[in-house]
Amino acid sequence: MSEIGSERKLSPCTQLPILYSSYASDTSWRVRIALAWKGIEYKTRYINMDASEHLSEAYAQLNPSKKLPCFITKNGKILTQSLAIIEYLESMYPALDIACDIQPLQAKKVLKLVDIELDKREAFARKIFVMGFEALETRLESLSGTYCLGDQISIADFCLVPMVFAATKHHGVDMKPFPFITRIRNTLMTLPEFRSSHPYNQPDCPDSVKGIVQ
Ligand SMILES: N[C@@H](CCC(=O)N[C@@H](CS)C(=O)NCC(=O)O)C(=O)O
Repeated sequence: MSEIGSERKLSPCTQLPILYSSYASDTSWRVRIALAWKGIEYKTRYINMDASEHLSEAYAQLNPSKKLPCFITKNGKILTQSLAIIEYLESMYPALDIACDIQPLQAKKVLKLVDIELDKREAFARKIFVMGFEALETRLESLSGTYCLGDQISIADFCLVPMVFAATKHHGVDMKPFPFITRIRNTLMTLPEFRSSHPYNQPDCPDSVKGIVQ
């Protein structure tokens, strides 16, 4: 943990970009997909969220919001916010568009702040997902093709897959009312970039789920 951020001091151009990531972070998965999709070589530093490493002083020096992901470009620039990182990647290595962001409202930190009993927080999180998915489903009816925006992969696809994972695995959201989202998600999950970057394919994920990618 004391090594967090130390590689910023390496000489620019000789270093690979670095992604601070956790298997447990859906927003990190967005960035892993983008990196895989664009074939960008990078290093990963695994932050153990269960051990609250993201709340450490060392990590806060990189990302004062104490959230994942964080990305250090090969020139040593620190970027936080998954969509900003993806936009940066897009500007450096072009080809994308649109995004849906249900994420901030269902984040654990936000759920803890919501002044309701623990069991009702789950219902609240589900409701946030369902509201977001309802809006997205309607957009996809007219906008989608093979993927969210026609037949070309976009940022929306990078966000969609981790969002459906969080909704179903962590919050038990029923996806039956969302056939467009489900179809596109299933199609995306056949692609190697979405599979290799899956949380359960990450070295820092628990052995109990390792390799279980559906
Ligand atoms: N808008 C931010 C959200 C980042 C975020 O909420 N990350 C979560 C993991 S998916 C996190 O680090 N949570 C830690 C916490 O809330 O304490 C982004 O897209 O990067």
